[in-house]
Amino acid sequence: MSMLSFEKKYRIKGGTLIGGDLFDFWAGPFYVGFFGVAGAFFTLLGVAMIFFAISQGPTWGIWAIHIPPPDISYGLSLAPLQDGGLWQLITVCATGAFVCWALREVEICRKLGIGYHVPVAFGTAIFAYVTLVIIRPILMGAWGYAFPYGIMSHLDWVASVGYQYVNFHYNPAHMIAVTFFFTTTLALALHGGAILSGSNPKKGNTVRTAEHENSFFRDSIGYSIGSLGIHRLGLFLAINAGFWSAICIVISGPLWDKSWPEFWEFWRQIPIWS
Ligand code: 07D
Ligand code: 07D
Ligand code: U10
Repeated sequence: MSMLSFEKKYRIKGGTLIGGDLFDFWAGPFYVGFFGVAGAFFTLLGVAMIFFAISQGPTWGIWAIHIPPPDISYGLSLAPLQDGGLWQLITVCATGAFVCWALREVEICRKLGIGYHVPVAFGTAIFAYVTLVIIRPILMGAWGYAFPYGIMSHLDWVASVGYQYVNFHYNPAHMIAVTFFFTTTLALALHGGAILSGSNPKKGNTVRTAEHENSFFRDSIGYSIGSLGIHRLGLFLAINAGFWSAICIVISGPLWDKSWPEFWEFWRQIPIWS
């Protein structure tokens, strides 16, 4: 554990966002902090409510768990616990826990004196989740438009919402998001491959430098983005994947309530084609 001497130097008080020294300590490998405790509170409460909801339902079968949001008829009001109210409380806890986790990441960054790139990236995932369960339901006027909490049942929701718009693949923001997801894995595969090929040589061979990595891409595609650049690109691609996902679902309903294939009619109607 050679990291430990380094960690000792940086494990000092300060850099917190709120609360001063309150909970400004470590428990084993984990930094605790105000947001660690607040996050633990939301997590424990949220998980307890998931278990309570399951205990009221027909099954403990892990795949069949289904905690749905309130019926559309409840609109944006609070529903009775058994009628979607538990889903509402779980959503509050989940959002609280995710936001606390991001803020705890921010405090760790501040302690280390590094940038906020990681919490910003996680923020995009939170944004996608909040778009699904809060922003879009509010724009559409009912919590019932959010997805249910259940391993298989949330897949049913994705399929059923997809088919409500006939063919979700025609959603232009979905296209952009999917392309960013695919490009992210391409970039990670190229980068992981390039690093391993140079810095983890066969026995007897020497470790190669960044210049070898640059040369590989210059020789093969005529340009190398460089060793810092590939990490900037990776972050950019991944953040955009999450961001355009949020966009693709928030425009489905609030902005466009017809089928997505119909959206492209505008293209066929451009006079230039006729
Ligand atoms: C590998 C990091 C580890 C995280 C893991 C997830 C729980 C849930 C809760 C039983 C990459 C831990 C899971 C804590 C248990 C209860 C009540 C991250 C890694 C291993 N989904 N989804 C999965 C979530 C949505 C979709 C798997 C969460 C949207 C499709 C897992 C959310 C839409 C498929 C899961 C969420 C959607 C999945 C693997 C929140 C659009 C699959 C996830 C909070 C985004 C795949 C059975 C994974 C699968 C899958 C969790 C939201 C679509 C159960 C927590 C509504 C199409 N989702 N999902 O590896 O096998 O992520 O499903 O927003 O095919 Mg999902
Ligand atoms: C929401 C997860 C947030 C997670 C958080 C953290 C814990 C802690 C603890 C492990 C956003 C959770 C952490 C719980 C765990 C421990 C210790 C991530 C979220 C905050 N689609 N589609 C997408 C593709 C089709 C449809 C996004 C592909 C069909 C709908 C992505 C295909 C129809 C929605 C995507 C395809 C359809 C989507 C998902 C192919 C169905 C959405 C990624 C090849 C018939 C969703 C914001 C995402 C969306 C979404 C990809 C097909 C419908 C771009 C590749 C045609 C209704 N689809 N899709 O959003 O945009 O991640 O959500 O066919 O709502 Mg799609
Ligand atoms: C990267 C990299 C790089 C590296 C890397 C990595 C990216 C440059 C140098 C990292 C990558 C990897 C390691 C690869 C693998 C990773 C993935 C595939 C991503 C997915 C990851 C997972 C699936 C693992 C998930 C695990 C998690 C999230 C940890 C779980 C831990 C907890 C839940 C504890 C969290 C701690 C908290 C909240 C604060 C401290 C709390 C505790 C210690 C618990 C005790 C609680 C308290 C002390 C507080 C008291 C609580 C109170 C008062 C509340 C009470 C409330 C009640 C209701 C009772 O680029 O190269 O290498 O490695």
